[in-house]
Amino acid sequence: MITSPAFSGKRYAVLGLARTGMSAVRSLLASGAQVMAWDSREEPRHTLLQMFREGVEIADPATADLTGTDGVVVSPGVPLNRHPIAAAASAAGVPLISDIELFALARPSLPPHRIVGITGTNGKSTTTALVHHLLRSAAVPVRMGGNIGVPILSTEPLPPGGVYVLELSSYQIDLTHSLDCEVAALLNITPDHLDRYDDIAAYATSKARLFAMQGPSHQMIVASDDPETRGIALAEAARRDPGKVERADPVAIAPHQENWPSLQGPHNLQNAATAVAIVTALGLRREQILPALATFHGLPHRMERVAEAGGVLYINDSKATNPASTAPALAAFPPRPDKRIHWIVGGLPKGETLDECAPWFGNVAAAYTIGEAGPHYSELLAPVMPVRRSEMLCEAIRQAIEAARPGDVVLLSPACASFDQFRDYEARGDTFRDIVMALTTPTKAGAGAA
Ligand code: UMA
Ligand code: ADP
Repeated sequence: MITSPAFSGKRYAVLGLARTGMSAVRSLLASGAQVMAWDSREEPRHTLLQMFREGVEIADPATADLTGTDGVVVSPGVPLNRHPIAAAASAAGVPLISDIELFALARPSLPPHRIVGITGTNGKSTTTALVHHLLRSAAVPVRMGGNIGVPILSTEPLPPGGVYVLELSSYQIDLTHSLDCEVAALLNITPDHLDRYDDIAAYATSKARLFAMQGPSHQMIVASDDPETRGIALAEAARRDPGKVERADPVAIAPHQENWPSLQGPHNLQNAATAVAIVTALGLRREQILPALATFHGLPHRMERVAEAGGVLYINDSKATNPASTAPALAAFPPRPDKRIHWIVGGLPKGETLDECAPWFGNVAAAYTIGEAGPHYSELLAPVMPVRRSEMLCEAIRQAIEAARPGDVVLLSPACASFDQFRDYEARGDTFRDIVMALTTPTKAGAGAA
């Protein structure tokens, strides 16, 4: 766990007690701070009290007296645009901060280290895990954390010369004020999270803050050329030292991509080029980088092959939570008479259309719509492909198995958030994997009867 004398004798409130909040409470208490903590659910409040009998007060910072509080650590999942904490903290003159900001405040007491920050709409986790892998392969002490699922305060501090690789969502960046990354990368910006931001411009402004926090001599890596990314890169180039805004170069590494089994597809070329630029900025040499790209293992829920049964391939791409991230999944299986995609799509929609996916509709044999977006997506897709209104994931898988022929692919790539039917994208992907395994693995009784 990362602790710091910077928190000693201070007073913090922590709102949200899942991964982020629990790690913040632990670190703050171990550092000698006083903590007020709250979650709208009773269970985590109860767990917290059982874990720490002393030093924690259970109270809701949105209604409690915040006088003398040094900061409210808000979990990224708390919707700041709707939650009363924003007004309450502002009235009391108390800053809203993230666990990442606590980490930034703890930096002076950590052994000398560097930080890599990675953001963008899609590809963050893959790029973060890849940078971690490349640095580890070169024997650099490294930790990864942040939106990838590991709160950075829960990791052990690195020895001198280490690198912390942080995946940062816009929610985390919104609550971070003093993180000066030695290297920070922007992958791409496409519409997402528009329930939390007024429009794509506001979402892009949130991402831009990660780069605005960097000093002028620190490095920014830019991976794509969408209008929002381009605008941020131009503004940053204008205030930085020469050469400190650099474009990732996919062309230079593309001839080697066939050797990287877990980094196939144009989107992964973008992720790989970004990771290569990041570790090059940190001092790795080409001969350290290229062999390690080949030994990278992909992450679960991202184009994950969960089974092959009866000649049909089952792919879990549950992490594709917006249309721009589903597009490369549909593109990954070009149309051939012997290979067709049975596409399970839907959930909590991020917008009205599936426009980003449209160029690859021809690769789809049939769509199986699920969740809240199901009825609308069914109408949208019916003119261009056969559609089943499956509603539930289980039913979609059953229907897809029934229809699939040898050589086909059953693909869960929902283009939507999961929260209408699942706890999160991981629970959705795990459910897909479990159901596929149950329906495609012959039982002993079944095998005997056959
Ligand atoms: N809560 C309240 N009041 C509210 C809302 C929520 O008390 O009004 C409580 C909930 O009851 C719950 C807690 O707050 O106990 C939830 O907090 P959280 O959703 O932030 O959960 P964490 O486990 O801390 O996960 C967060 C990130 N979650 C979100 O951004 C939604 C995780 O990213 C991240 O991995 C983790 O911190 C560690 O940094 C997940 C995610 O979906 C993977 N991220 C989005 C994405 O990738 O698209 C941004
Ligand atoms: P994030 O952490 O930003 O959500 P992931 O690396 O977890 O990104 O990938 C999420 C989904 O987005 C995957 O389903 C993958 O197919 C798709 N994806 C990955 N990298 C990119 C990229 N650079 N551009 C567009 N889509 C991508």
